[in-house]
Amino acid sequence: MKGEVGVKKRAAKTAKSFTLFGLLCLCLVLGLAACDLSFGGGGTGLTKEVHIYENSFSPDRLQVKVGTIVEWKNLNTVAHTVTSDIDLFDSGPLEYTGTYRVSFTRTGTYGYHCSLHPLVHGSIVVVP
Ligand SMILES: [Cu+2]
Repeated sequence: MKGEVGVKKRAAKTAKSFTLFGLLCLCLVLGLAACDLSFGGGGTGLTKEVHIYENSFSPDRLQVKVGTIVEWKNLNTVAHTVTSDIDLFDSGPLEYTGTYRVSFTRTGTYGYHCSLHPLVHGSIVVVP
């Protein structure tokens, strides 16, 4: 009897772990969802990071080559968004350590801001 109780306990623990694992996967999938400004053409496979820190994007102006994936990471405990000035992409609220990616496959200057703090803005300059 004692043994049976032990087995049941273990089974319950495993089920709990699976639930946690499922939640983690869901967060990961949501967190890694990338917006693709793709209009054909291959990528460089490069990823450049922009940090959101102390109410600013750092660097606030980033030049990248066509095909680069830019990943924003919020290092503020306050939520921020990465929102295109002309509605090309929008991360929605990013919590602390939340990330958002956009693949830039077309040259141009892409201005963006935080929709929660409109004074916080930056730009990505995509060159050939
Ligand atoms: Cu903000």
